[in-house]
Amino acid sequence: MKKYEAHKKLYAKFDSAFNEQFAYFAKQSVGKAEYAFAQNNLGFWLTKIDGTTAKAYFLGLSFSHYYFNKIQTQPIIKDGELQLQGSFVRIVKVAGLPGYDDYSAIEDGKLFRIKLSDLEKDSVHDGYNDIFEESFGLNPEKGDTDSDGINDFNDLNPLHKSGKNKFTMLFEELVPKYAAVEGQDFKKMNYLFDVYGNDCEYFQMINPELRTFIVAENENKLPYYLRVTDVVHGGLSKLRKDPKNPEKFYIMKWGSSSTYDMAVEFKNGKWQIEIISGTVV
Ligand SMILES: [Ca+2]
Ligand SMILES: [Ca+2]
Ligand SMILES: [Ca+2]
Repeated sequence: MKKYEAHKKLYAKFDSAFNEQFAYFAKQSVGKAEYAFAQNNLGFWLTKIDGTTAKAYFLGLSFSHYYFNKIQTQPIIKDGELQLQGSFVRIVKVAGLPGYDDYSAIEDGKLFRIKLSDLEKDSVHDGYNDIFEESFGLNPEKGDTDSDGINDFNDLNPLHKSGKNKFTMLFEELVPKYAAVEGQDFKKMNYLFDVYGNDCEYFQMINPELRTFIVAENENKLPYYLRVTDVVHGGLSKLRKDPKNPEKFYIMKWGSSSTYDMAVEFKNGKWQIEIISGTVV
């Protein structure tokens, strides 16, 4: 517990500047600026606090291929570069045990170097670095990728224009709900996203509470980062119509450890959702 407290204290400034969106592994001051190497569900980041400005830069290096040492013995910022010690790895799926992936090192003891100027490049100054935008299918040359009038950095559904109809209501009920910890505001958590692969135009139109990327189901249409990195944690199937009742549909919801078949019916302006079968794997 002491170790945890000490770690929390060491990164308290970052936790507060970034609303507890990251786990941190190493930090360093360069002049007035402070840098910390960080990770969240999407991948690895370099976070930077300079005066009152806090920014996070996505590394675009998949945790499916790279492992970085939790303890960095050398400075992480040197000669205008981010330098990280780690290994090239391969994920070994453990058959029958989803979620229990193992890593096998292909090349150990590597030093990965990335120019800070490349990492920090944000062509249209919208708050997300170009590498992040390219990794998730945003347009690095445009501040508002989906042209809905909301800038990418403030858009909770940045790849699609949101709307409202009975099907978006259904999908908004079916996506996971998160409880904000006291003082947390999901809108201010600009680097934390859920990721779904879904081609249904109604699903794409949802107004999520937490930032959400709704990307193509077809692997070939995905940006490289999403093809090689397993960040999609669940999804929903297409709606199947009930042959008799036009207001009734069937849908399958899947996650990393379970699948559910559900019957959903729109009655008196509301969706009634019934789980008809489920398996926990
Ligand atoms: Ca940008
Ligand atoms: Ca937008
Ligand atoms: Ca949008």
